[in-house]
Amino acid sequence: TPPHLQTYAQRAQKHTNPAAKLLLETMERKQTNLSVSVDVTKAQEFLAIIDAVGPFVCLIKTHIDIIEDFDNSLINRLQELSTQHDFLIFEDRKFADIGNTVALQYSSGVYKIASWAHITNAHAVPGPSIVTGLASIGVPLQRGLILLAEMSSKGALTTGSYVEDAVRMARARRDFVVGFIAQHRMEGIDALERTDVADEDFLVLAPGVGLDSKGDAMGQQYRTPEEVVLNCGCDVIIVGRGIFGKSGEFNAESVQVQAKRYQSAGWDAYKKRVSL
Ligand code: S5P
Repeated sequence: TPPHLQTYAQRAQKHTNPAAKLLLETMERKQTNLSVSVDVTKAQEFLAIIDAVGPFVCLIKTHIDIIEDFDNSLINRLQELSTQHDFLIFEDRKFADIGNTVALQYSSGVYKIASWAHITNAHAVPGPSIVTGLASIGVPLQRGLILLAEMSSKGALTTGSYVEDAVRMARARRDFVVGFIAQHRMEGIDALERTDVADEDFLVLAPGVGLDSKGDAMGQQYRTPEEVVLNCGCDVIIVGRGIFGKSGEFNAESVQVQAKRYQSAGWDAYKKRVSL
């Protein structure tokens, strides 16, 4: 049975990467495949949104470098919320440099991402050396890496052989690469006829998810949770503005209503997919 037709619980049992295992267990325990992308610029609003959506998500996605009033106490608070509400943290850093540079960017600087983010992501464009560099920091800390195989924006260059090569790069480092940012489960991820990949299980995380809008004015494109999870075989839906609205306009009640709405849409689509 290919991974997307198995339950998250079945997949959690077999997964060998600690971060992916924890994520799949969390999804099953909380019955949610929702990740909220908290793209706001003030620490207080950032934490308020996370506190509000915490009960409904498996994963909080951050862009830590857009926070204007960042300091280390923010990371402590984020980690407390992660424990309190039982979710993992995904820093959407989109690394894209040579191995040596990304190892420094991942471990050091102001943010020290590797010390708090269970999962981060990278573009495949530099080739396998980017994975080698990030793995030198992330593997000892039991982290997981997501490769950007396909982007959601209009006119993205992530097509054809680029996508296939991203899958090859992931296969070469299955101890660390746990999945893809993509728009669908790609042909060949589940190539079960090949015995060397029969036990592989890549998670597909899909951004560009919205129930009320088809896109924004800057090329973002949205599909519904049902299209993404049921029709396209993705495992986690990533939702930003569909849940929190506009940066600077936090309203706890409406954020929770939307989070619950996306949680049930995502979970219903998953149940249909695995015939539960
Ligand atoms: O292809 C992509 C990859 C990512 S990680 N398209 C995306 O939109 N993202 C991120 O997902 C993007 O950086 C943003 O943080 C989030 C989508 O936000 P929304 O408000 O459009 O739902």
